[in-house]
Amino acid sequence: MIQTVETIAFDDQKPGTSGLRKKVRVFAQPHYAQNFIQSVFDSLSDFAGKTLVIGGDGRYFNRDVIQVAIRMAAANGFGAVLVGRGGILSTPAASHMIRLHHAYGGLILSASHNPGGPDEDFGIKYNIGNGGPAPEAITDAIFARTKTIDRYLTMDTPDVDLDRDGDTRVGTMRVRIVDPVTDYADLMETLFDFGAIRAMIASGTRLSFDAMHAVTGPYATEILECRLGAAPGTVVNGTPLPDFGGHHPDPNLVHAHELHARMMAPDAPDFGAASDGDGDRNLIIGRDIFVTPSDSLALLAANAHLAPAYAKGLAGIARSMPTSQAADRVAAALGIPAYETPTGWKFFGTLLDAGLVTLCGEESAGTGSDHVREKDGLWAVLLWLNILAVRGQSVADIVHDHWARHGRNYYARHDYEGVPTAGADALMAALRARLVTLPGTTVEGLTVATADDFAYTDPTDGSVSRNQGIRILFDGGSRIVFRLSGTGTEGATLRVYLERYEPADGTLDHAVADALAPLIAAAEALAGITAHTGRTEPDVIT
Ligand code: VG1
Ligand code: CO
Repeated sequence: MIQTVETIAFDDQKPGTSGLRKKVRVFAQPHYAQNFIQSVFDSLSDFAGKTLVIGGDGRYFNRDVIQVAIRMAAANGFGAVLVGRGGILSTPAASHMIRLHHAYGGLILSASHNPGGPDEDFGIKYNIGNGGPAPEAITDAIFARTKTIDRYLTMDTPDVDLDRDGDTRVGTMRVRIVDPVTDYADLMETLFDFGAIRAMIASGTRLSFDAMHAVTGPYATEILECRLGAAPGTVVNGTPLPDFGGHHPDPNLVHAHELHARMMAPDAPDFGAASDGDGDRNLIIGRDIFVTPSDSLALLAANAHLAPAYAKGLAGIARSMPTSQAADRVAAALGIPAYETPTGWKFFGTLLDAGLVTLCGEESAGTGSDHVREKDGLWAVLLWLNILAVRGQSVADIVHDHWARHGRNYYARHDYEGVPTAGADALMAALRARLVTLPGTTVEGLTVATADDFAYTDPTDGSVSRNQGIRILFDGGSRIVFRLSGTGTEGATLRVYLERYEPADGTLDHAVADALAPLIAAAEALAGITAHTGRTEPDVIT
């Protein structure tokens, strides 16, 4: 029954920030997905007879690759697979399922915030037994294997019915189709005071959650509408669609503009949120106030003790390097350690496993805790709701209180998407070449204090990750970070992260664009963005 299929290696299967992401037409080439999955299995050991979790965000091609993965798992000797019904598992739910069932690992089929459909993106990510993304040592091994692979193992078996709960077999391997939502929703009930949130909603607090036709629809409907009693219709765009309704399932002010408009309207709900393709991101908007993800991390850290799961306090806080330093100020105020990691959730796993940190976050709308090993969109929404229920204040009041206490880190990210790779590489190389001479120089009235290419040494295992983004720090605490995205599928995406700190007794109500204007000018002067990319404006500002 087991078939050994000869194949030829592809040279472009290097996992990026979060798994391998390519256009569907690339993934649909004969043997392409198979090569990658076999390379994953070939990079692992001792999984015979063990359990693998498989699920995805429901995008186009999801079901096809799930069938491929099930057959290959059977042929490679896994003892069982757990598959979300309909091939659906949000990224945080998959992380929880791996942990709950002590699975060996999991395959998550998603390109997250990237658009879906026959002409759009697909992705595959491998998560290890702690429920988190494979660390670099494993993704490097997978990439090395993709370059030499010459065969993969599969079986000649019919498709599994993904829509019917229960057990079947493929060869000797058990295939269990499970409800994708229940275990995850149950976990959320153990972390938060659902009674308090339910009472707040019953007394008139109105919510709006935009699932962006992506994976969180069924999760949000179950948790917000069924378990917490929010009005029907609280969840909008709640049906997962293979093409996400033609939109980017990226919860930012550009792609979630309908939610933003609703939250800025005179009759706005009290609390608005959105999540991304695979359910690990969160966008938070209060009535009349957008909360930047960096501020949201800081606010959640400062208030987490109000939720049952975090009542005993936090061990520490970790943020990715480009994320604003607002969370560091909270850590200092709480007297707990703050960690700065490279971009991507895979760098938080060891810190969480070691109990060094409880909360982690990224400026890209990702926040999470030690309850799983992925960022978690609905978790962040529920922690916010729990805080609102206890404090009895509006989102705006809570944000303004925070700034009045800790000061405000004005922050924005400018993305230049799909620029020619050569230009983007040249921009980064030119900056890198100037790093040693920049300190002490003045740009647009700002004096450079230090400049470096961020390198990270994991405090738990000593592993080193270099070239994680160029940071230019100015006197007074302002920063500009330049890095190239590792999740795009066309050309290069340049991300420019801008941050300026305003102390609590300074001006806390500037428009962000005004507050950052000198930094925006300095970024252009330092990097020659227009000269290298041909762009005069970013495509997306978040
Ligand atoms: C982006 C974000 C990063 C995030 C990653 C995966 O990576 O910047 O913070 O961890 O996406 O998120 P990059 O390399 O494009 O900047 V998800 O929700 O797309 O899996
Ligand atoms: Co995501």
